Amino acid sequence: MTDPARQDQRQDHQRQDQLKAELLAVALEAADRAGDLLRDGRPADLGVAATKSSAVDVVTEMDLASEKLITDFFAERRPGDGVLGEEGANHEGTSGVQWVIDPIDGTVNYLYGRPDWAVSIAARKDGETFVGVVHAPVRGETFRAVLGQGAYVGDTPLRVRTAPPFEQALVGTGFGYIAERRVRQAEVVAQLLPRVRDIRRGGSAAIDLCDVAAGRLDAYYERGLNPWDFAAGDLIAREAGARTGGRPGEPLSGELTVAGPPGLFEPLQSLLDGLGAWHD
Ligand code: LIP
Repeated sequence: MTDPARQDQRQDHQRQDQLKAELLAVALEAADRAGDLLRDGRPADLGVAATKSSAVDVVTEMDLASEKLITDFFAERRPGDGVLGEEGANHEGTSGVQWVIDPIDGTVNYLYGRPDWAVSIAARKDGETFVGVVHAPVRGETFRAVLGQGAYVGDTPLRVRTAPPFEQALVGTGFGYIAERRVRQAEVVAQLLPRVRDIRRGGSAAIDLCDVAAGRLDAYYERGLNPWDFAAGDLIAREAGARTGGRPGEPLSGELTVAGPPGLFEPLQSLLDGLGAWHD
C-alpha cells in the first residue's frame, strides 16, 4: 500500500473512532436522562396505556415518554441521524447513522415495579452496530460497548464466562406474548431444562445479553425478539467475547437469537436448531 493510501486509511480510522466516541457520549446521555425519568417519574398508579400483539403485550405512558425524550434528544444533538424505536419512532436520516431504541426493555417488569428493566440504545452505520448502551437504573448499572473497543459495565471491563460443560450451563431465555408461540417455546425449554444446570427468565433481552457479557449467565436464547430488544446487547455480548447468532450460519434475528461463549454457543445453537426453537 502506498504511503498516501496508508495515510488515507489512518485518517479514515481516526474519523471513525471520533464518530464512535461522539455516538457513545450521546447514547450515554440519552439513556441516563431517560433512565432518570423512568426511575424517578414512575407514577404510583402506573397502568397500561395500550396493547400490541396481545392483551399482555403492553405499552405504558412511560414507554412513550421515554421514547419521546430520547428521540427529541437525538433530534437536537444528531439531527441528520435516522431513528427506529419500539413505540413507533421511525425515520430515515441523511448521516448514515441509525439509532435503534428500546425505551423500556422489560416493560412488564417496569409495569409491576420489578427492577429488571433497561433503556437500550444502539447506533448502527453501514450495516454495523458501532455503539451499544444498556442502562439499568434500578440495578445501578450502565453497560456499554463500542465496536472493536471492548465492553464495560461502568468502567469495569466485561468478559464472558469460560464455557462450562453443557450440563452445568445456566441459560437465560424469554417467551413471546402470543399463546400459540408460548406453547412451542414451552416444549423447547422442557427439552432443554434437564440437559443444563438451570434456566433463568429475566424479562429483558437487553439485560440478559449483558448478563452473558458479565458472566452472570452462561448463555441466552430467545425467539421473537425485535431489533430494538437485541441491537445494543448483542454488541455488548460480542465485545465481551461471546458469539451471537441465529440458526447455524445465520445472524441473530427475530427468528432466533443465541448468545454464549465459544464452546457453549455452538452446541446450544445446534441443539436449539434441532429442537425447532426457530419456528412456531
Ligand atoms: C421484552 C424482551 C424479553 C421478552 C419479552 C419482551 P419488551 O421486550 O426484552 O426478552 O421475553 O417478551 O419482548 O417488550 O419489554 O420491550
